[in-house]
Amino acid sequence: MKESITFLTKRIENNLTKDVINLTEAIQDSDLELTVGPEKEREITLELVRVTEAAALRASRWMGRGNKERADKAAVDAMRGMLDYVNIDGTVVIGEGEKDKAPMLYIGEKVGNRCSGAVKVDIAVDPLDGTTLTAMGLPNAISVIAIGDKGSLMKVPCFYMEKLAYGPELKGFMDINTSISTNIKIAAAKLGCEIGDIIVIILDRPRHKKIIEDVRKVGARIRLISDGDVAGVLCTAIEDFDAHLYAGIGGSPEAVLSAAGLKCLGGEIQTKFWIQNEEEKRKVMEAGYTDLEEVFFTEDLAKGTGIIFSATGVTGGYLLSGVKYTKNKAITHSIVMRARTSTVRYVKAIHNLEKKTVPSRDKNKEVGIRDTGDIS
Ligand code: VTB
Repeated sequence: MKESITFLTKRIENNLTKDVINLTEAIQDSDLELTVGPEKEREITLELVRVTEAAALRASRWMGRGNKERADKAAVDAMRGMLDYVNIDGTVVIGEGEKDKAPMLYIGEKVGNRCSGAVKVDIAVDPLDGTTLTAMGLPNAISVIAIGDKGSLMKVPCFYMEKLAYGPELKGFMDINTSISTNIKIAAAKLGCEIGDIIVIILDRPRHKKIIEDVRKVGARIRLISDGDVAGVLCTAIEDFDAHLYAGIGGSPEAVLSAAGLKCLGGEIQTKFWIQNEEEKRKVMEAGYTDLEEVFFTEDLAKGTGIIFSATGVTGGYLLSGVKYTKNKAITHSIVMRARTSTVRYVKAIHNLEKKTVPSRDKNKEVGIRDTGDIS
């Protein structure tokens, strides 16, 4: 009893601290329009496909060319440029990332056409999740964006998070604080299959040695991925794909993006901070998180119903086919979804290379898709 009261008091204290921080931010930005609303969401949703398509098209020209920086730069440049056309007043809250030390689409950058009447939104981006995958021509690189009402996307104050993700049928039954073998056994029982049928997606990293061993020991199967955990996480909630759980430590920005996508798909992610050093610990505490063991669910990472998500395949993989070129066309495959309605759209687009251009923010003009030499 005493323990429960202490636990509850701690949770209330934590939430109060976070509320104060959120409220302070809201007061500082007091002319906020608080929700995007269904009408504008519909409009923005299809615009977002064009944003990830542009990034994927430009990044795809760098596939297998051994230069991940150029691939990423092309994606960022196209995404920034295409966002200029979208009728939003956006603030990047999950940016290209401190972890990869990227200079553009940084946290706090304002994006969108920002015309009067443009709705204020928060934006999470990963113009190219899988820069190395693209540079090496390996599967699963995608371009990703998520948009939500102000304050809806969690600003995670550390680089990495521990993650456990799964599809709708396992919602409410998994526990990140329990061993992977127990989770697998429960998953098999809930899904009505054998343990040997279960597939866990895990990033191939030395830090995952133990979890990989544990999955193998219990008799389940594994898909190791070298990068691109947004696609990996989302696959667990896609009906026609053979993966049931995602487990392990990956990037925090990717966790928020995954949560936005899973929210639309009805799946779930549980996360915890994975703190590397004292400096990160300090940042986390300063951001108001006093319980370092706190578990954040989908709803904590991507709050409310005003979440929109779009991703386009770059190299082709589990989630989406990659960009394909013919004589004068480029074909892209995207997934675009809204949390409010849970509509999941797969958009196949055929781009006429003789007519179509995509924006370059660097050059401040439209460039041809095949023009890979367009940015230095
Ligand atoms: C993952 C993956 C990314 O970072 O989040 C991974 O989805 C985790 O970080 O594509 P480490 O590579 O440091 O393990 C990426 O690989 C790239 O940011």
